[in-house]
Amino acid sequence: QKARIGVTGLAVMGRNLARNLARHGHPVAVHNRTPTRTKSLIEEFGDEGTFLPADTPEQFVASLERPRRLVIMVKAGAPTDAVIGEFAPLLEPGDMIVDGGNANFADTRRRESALREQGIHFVGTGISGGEEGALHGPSIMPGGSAESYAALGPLLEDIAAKVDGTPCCTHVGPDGAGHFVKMVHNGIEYADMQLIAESYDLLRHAAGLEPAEIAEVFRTWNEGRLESYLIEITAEVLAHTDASTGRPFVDVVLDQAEQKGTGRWTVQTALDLGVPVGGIAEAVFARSVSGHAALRDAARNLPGPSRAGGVGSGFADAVEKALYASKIIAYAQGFHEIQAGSAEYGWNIDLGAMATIWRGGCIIRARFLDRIRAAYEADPETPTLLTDDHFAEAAGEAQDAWREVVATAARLGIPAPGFSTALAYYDSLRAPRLPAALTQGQRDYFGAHTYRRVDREGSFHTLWGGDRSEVTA
Ligand code: NBP
Repeated sequence: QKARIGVTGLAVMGRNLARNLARHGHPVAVHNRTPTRTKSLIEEFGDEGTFLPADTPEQFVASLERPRRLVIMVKAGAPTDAVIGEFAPLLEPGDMIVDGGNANFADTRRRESALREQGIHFVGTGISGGEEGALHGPSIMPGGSAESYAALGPLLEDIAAKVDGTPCCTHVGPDGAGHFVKMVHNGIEYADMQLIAESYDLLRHAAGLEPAEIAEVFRTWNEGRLESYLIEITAEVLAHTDASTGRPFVDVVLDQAEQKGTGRWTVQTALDLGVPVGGIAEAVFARSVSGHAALRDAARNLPGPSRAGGVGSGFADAVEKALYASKIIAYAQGFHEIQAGSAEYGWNIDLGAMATIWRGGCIIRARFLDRIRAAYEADPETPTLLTDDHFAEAAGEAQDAWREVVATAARLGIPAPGFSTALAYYDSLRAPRLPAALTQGQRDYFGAHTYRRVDREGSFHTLWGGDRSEVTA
């Protein structure tokens, strides 16, 4: 018997993806550099379906039906190149290599192009949902050729999460499109998490609530428009008590958040594309600030308010509104980045379809994404989600509360970079005039960078060092 698909790299993600395939009745070849992982998978879960274990790459490749479908689930970066280098020479034209790791989309573009020369389809695929998702149904974002999707799509859609019967998997677009979208997904995830963290901080210090009480607030929010996996787990984490000290778990965890790189890539890429993603950037920077222990120690005694108290009874509702409005901004920025990447690389990404496949399986899964799907359905070419009826109305309705929360944070000395930047972005977009006019004037003064006028076509320069008359540039 031959395997329909094979997975090499059997750490948490690969092992669970292979089990998911087997559980759906697809015979799956399994291989890992260190064979003990393969052995333990078969020993522990061999009865869940048909596994074809292989000790060597040659054995692995020989056990696959043609055209071969080979999934790589190893550490992103050099290990992925090493594994491709090992397997590509054993493959034939028409075969498919799926990279399910968190690769940088630029690496995926490079690999796709090199393997295309050999006639091999390289399918950079974003997979979200962590190890549980991999086992029970992740959100899957495959890039690569349309031809490869015809052969792989049905298998991937079969093991993906389903929402209302629709699989959380679709062909994103050519070459690096899948990994690009996964990258932005993770960037949005950073922003979502940061906004939740700021909400917690405000409720804790401004409103003086205890973690268990805040858990209840999040539970309530999870029954409304904020319903999402991240809000749900926030309540769980906040309600948890540390067994060894009896203190709230959140109080015994060192307050330094780590990161693996996809959030940073989202921001770096946005800078390259010229897309303002302040919400995502502030989330990345907030983790960065938290990790600078020496800097924080040195600055701990700087003067400022004590963070405590002085808010009214409706404060939790105000924070809910600020959170929802700021979340809209973060998603609008992330989708803007996908739109810009799609245009830059000619991917023709269907933005509504991305919202659709993020509704289930992935970390940012939420009721909210149905709204985004609907917004793009109503107007696929919209320059921003913010002008969609629902989102514009929600932002409008949140106004007073949103501003009150940002002002309260500033007044009490509680850092709220996510809320603040979201509001600043909102106000920047709606401003009839921006002070960018002054910036451009300064640029013309010191560097003769020229400016355009509101009342005439063309580029102009003022002779600042001379008689200050205006010349056409
Ligand atoms: P890891 O990222 O921890 O990678 C471990 C795997 O890579 C092992 O199978 C290891 O083989 C293999 N490997 C390495 Br390291 N170097 C290799 C090399 N030179 N040649 C062959 N194999 C090599 O595993 P993971 O946490 O399961 O994640 C897999 C991928 O999925 C990553 O790209 C990750 O970013 C992505 N991802 C992870 C999650 C998550 O929640 N963990 C979610 C979404 C995506 P060995 O056993 O022989 O050492």
